[in-house]
Amino acid sequence: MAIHKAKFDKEEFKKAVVGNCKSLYRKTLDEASQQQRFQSVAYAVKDLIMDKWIATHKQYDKEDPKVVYYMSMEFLMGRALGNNMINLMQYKEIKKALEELDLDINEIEDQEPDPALGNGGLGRLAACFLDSLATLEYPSYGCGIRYRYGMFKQEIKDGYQIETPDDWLRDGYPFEIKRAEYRYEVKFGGYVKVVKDEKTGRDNFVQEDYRSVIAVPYDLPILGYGNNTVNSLRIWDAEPVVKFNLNSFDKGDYQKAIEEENLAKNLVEVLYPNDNHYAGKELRLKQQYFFVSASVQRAVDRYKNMHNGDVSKLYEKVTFQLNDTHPTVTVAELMRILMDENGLDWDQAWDITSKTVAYTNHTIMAEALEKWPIELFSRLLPRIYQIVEEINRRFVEKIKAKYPGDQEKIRKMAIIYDGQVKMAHLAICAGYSVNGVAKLHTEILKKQELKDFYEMMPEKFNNKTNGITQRRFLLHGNPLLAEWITDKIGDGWITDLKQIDKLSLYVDDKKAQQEFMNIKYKNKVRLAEYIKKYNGIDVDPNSIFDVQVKRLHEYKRQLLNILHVMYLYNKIKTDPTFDMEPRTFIFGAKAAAGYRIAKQTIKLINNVANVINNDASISGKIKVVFIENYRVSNGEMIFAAADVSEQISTASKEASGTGNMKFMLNGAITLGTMDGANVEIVQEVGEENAVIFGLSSDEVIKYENEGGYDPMEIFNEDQDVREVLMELINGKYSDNDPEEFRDIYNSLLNFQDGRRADIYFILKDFKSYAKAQEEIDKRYKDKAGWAKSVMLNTAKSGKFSSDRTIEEYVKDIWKLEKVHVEM
Ligand code: 26W
Repeated sequence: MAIHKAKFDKEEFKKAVVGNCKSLYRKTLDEASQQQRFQSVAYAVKDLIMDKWIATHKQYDKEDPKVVYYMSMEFLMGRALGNNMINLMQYKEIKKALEELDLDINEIEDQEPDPALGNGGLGRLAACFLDSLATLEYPSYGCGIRYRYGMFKQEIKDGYQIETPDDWLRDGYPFEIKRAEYRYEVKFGGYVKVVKDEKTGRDNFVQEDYRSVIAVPYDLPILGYGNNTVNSLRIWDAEPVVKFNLNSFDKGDYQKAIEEENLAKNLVEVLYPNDNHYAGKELRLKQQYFFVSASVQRAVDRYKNMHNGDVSKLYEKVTFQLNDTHPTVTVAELMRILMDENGLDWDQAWDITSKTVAYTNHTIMAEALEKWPIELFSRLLPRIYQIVEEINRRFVEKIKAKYPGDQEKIRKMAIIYDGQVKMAHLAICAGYSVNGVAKLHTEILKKQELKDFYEMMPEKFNNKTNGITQRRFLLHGNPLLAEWITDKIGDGWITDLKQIDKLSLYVDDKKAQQEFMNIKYKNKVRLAEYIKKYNGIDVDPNSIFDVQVKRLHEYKRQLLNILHVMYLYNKIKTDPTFDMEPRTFIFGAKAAAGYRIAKQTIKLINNVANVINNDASISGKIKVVFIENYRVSNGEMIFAAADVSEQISTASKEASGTGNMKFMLNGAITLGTMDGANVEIVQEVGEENAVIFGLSSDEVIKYENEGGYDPMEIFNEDQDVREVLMELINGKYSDNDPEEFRDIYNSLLNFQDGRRADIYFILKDFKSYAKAQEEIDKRYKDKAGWAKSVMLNTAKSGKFSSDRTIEEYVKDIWKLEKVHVEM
């Protein structure tokens, strides 16, 4: 790839910063607050972007390439300022300019709120994909929602998680631009009237008596690295109709106007903080239809403008990728627009739609499946429901034709069944591609979860193993290592991560090992300072940094980790001569606000931390830290500082994982189960450079099919496990309320709420996990062996760039061509 580096005029840039401060705040830089300085700098950086952004879209209009619309309820972007400076290839130049203005670049970057419009893996993947698409020069739009409040801010008070609103727009977000000219009306409720067209005899479907909102897009620039491509993330805000159209008042329909005002206000108010858990809230379906309808209307309009109003070949230039089932109403909305607004008949519309929509599955967790009650769905989206019914009717006919007399198939595959609309079934039936996000995950989809669909339409199924962007998670997040790598092998890895394999040449080189470990040490010092500042805990950068950061969920098994810490602590206490490398166990995780066991687990981790960190008798052999408010920005620092990457989900449950890749890239050893992309990580780096434990996914699935296993056997036989479990309910870690962790205890041992005990096989895997932890200790003692191993992790991470993932999507699913932007 030809890397393009624009000229940078330092004096001009400095002038812009000073000028921005003046015009935005009527202040000189020295009078301005840190936030105001950040804004002044951000606007100056935005200026450097604008010409490229304009040029990119001019080029797209001229070449009329095929475009992918990445439809996602979530985009977990993380901070933009640093990333934009990096992708402009002007980080160092800007840093210098700021120094001359007496500004510290780190402090300035630290002022930016993380745009946290996502929960976890699925949202962050979307953000990595946008970065790769722009860097690889593929025309694309991210389409999503401009939530007024993103993922909540987590505070830990007295060991408990407290959620506070994430007011990311409070000071204004400098990188967004409002595109008021692209507003669209989105209609909810009412009923559908059939009107016969006198001339054609055709039935026209008209929605009557509806409420509506106006969708107004805001665009965020997505910069390619080292090129002139600037794509857009388009997020939609909702405004009431009355603001620009007083019709309702004219008719005296005051009530309707107020309702629309409220609808608009509530619609985009907040991101649902549930990860992998479907709650069936009406407002969520409204959010889904809202951003989907606006995005599809815009995409079709844009296409029509470029093709003389003829929509018949839409699929040649447009593809919608559905990021899980959340945007699946895209299918029916596109059908509606093609039929009701463009006069196509069903078959024409279906032919286009089924060549235009593709679906990615991100989880097999049953509780994540979106199933909307018919009553709700049809009341909120009457016309859309009619269309889904007709899709279902035709699909059921097909099933009947293929499997005559087989009621079971219909029960399992119908889109509408049992009073519910099943969004995954709709996405699979209508989409031309269905993909999983790691090899193992796709195999499980084909053999288990979506078996019937796979048998009926095997050609749709394919795998796209996830990836991450090395620009954010190495170049920006770990500047010391990035520079060292570039020194050794050149900077080709930045846009071609496969090249990082050239580091393999250095893994036995003593000097290189020392340099690598020295960088790791410095990154650990950086994290230790952060922990001291925000947690008040002293941690030793010479200890092993053993890290588990991800959403809190039972299947991810943070509980297994902390139970093992409790077990280790007992071991040290009973045998003070017990020899182990000092270890710092670091956790970071948000729990969905209503997820009781998850919140209890956070409290448990904090209470265990409190007891252990204050026990002088173990002379600092173990420390436990819970990092508050884990998010993209502190994540970058955490990955850089980790020695051990905890990827310990119950096998078969983690579709892929992407944190695992970020740790690997930054030189950490995976301690994990054979789940998700861990399997492929081990394949790349070699078994001897990872530590694997626990049941395999086949074993887990086998137990599940047999109705589970009996944890009481382990409880009765294993004294160490029993001791740790008793400590959950004897007040050792909760002296003012011994019952505090009763639910956790019960979840492991007792059948309750119709749920078997220990469905995530924590006790079953415990011994194997403890042994794996001993293995980590043993390997760390061999300094050279460890250094070699972590270097190999970095060297073998080439496969896990999202650039590779995107190239696969492009080749197998999207069929895009690159558009090169000259300037
Ligand atoms: C309806 C509620 C809900 C919300 C979010 C259901 C499901 C989700 C997401 C699909 C959960 C999620 O983020 N899944 C994660 O996706 C990542 C990207 O593919 C994977 O790496 C993770 O393994 C998977 O858990």
